[in-house]
Amino acid sequence: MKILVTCFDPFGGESVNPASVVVDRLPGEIAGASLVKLEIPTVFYKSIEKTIKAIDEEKPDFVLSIGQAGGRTRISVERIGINCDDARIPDNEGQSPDNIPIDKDGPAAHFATIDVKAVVKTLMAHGIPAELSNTAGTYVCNHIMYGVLNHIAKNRLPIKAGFIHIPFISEQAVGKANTAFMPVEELTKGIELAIRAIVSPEDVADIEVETRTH
Ligand code: PCA
Repeated sequence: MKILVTCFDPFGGESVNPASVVVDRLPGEIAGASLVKLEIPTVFYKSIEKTIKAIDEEKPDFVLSIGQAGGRTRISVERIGINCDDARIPDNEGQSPDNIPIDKDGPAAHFATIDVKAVVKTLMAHGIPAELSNTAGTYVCNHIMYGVLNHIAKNRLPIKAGFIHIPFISEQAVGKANTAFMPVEELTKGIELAIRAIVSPEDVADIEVETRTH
């Protein structure tokens, strides 16, 4: 079994992206699945192209993309990617799409095909703050989530995919008052557990945790 794990480069004036820091710390194998790690640019379309190239070369069983959601208080497992680019700040190449479809012929949205509830339950059962999120936003993270799921659906590939947003890490919160963060060690443990649940969701099917918080 193989899982492609993507993360982004820093954006929006940050000097690190917690997703890259965490992915760097992950072992090469989790629960019998080998990890292929890939940093992609925080750039509309280029991020999808680079990920699709890796999918074609590596033929993974799963694709998990990870990105920073500054301000969120916990690990957010995304349920859905929508067919819309609407950037509040320019991407790393200065593009600011304004309410543009990602694929003009594509469906309005794609649900994650990983077992999102198994991931949230696993994290909560291990005492790691986590939530199921119903929006990945309309910036490059939603773009990659929709783009990867759309590519898999269009080409009927036997690959499950999903997206996880993570908060700032401690070092990013130093100069920001009243801003949520999680220690990198806890985030790394959380993503490792998430990958375990993604590659073998049957192992966590019987965990009794209420994931509906809203
Ligand atoms: N987070 C951004 C894009 C890159 C990243 O790490 C987002 O939430 O869209």
